Amino acid sequence: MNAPDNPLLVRQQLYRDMDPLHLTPLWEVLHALVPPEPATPCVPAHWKYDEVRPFLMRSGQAITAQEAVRRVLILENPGLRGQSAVTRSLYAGLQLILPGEVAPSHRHTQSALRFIVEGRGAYTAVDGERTTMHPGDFIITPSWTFHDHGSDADGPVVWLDGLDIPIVRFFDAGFAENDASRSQQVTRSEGTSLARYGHNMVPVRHDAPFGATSPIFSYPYDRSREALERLERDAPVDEWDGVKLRYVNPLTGGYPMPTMATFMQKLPAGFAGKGWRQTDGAIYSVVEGSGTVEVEAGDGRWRFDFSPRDHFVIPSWHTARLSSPGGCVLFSYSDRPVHHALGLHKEERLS
Ligand code: 1HN
Repeated sequence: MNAPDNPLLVRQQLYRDMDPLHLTPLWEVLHALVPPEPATPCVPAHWKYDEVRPFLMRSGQAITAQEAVRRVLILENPGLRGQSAVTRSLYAGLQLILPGEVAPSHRHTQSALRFIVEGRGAYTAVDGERTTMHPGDFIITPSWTFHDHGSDADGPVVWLDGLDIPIVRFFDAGFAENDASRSQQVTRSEGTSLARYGHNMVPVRHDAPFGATSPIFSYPYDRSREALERLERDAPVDEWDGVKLRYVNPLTGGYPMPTMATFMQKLPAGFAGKGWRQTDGAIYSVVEGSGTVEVEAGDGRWRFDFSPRDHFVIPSWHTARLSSPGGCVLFSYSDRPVHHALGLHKEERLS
């Protein structure tokens, strides 16, 4: 067969000749573009706090919060190195602030959540209101609101940052700006937002001060914990999730942020959960207690034994199973609001 008759050679010649025009054949990539089920480069991963903490503390000696702007160690997915991403759509990092430090005020279109991991007494200021951090508090920085962090604590304070950076990057829609002052002027006393919006009541002529984002920017742990404890005693425990609650925007009943869903769950002592998988990959922060998460997908099997302040990620469409001999409390976040907005969310629960 000479070259023009050999289909493989004909094709290769076609690809070479049209390449300068930036043309490429769909049929070579079609199956990868529309896989039969989600195929992610993101892999299950576990960061033990005992192993991470020494590096956080060393970063505290290597650079000030002021100089770093934000002193954060990124939790980078092993399958996504170099991309500053924990899943393909979300970012996670652990931020350290030391006594007396200030992380200067700025704003950006990326939304952020903070989940307090260690220490108390640091604060974050959002739109002129400060909130003091305690372990287990879930705090929101809405898109395009000025925010600065500071610490009057007597020891290090560490929190998990969850941002929608890869989503905003995907849409090439990111803007950022530094504030004129290092720390924001305080214009409302601490707790005003929670009093206005956080007691199953809202101001009669309320607006939505942060658009699609919740007007509550701090959801204190003691209230979440109390609800979970009460439900563990008095309500049926879900065989997959234990007792799991979703944080809400009180003005809509929907997710607290347009791009991120947040959850807190309690696994009762002796819990041995059933497996599930969902299209939204999720990042977990262990609040109290210990347990095990087993993950599987294709030929891959992972088992992580977790302790307080550990973090782990369950990627999209990986089957996961939670268990906890002594009981535990877990915080988690994912990009589920986007899956719902696009009509893509899918969940399977194994019996
Ligand atoms: C940011 O502004 C914070 O405000 C944390 O604490 C992490 C990661 C990338 C871009 C901006 C913060 C960030 C960030």
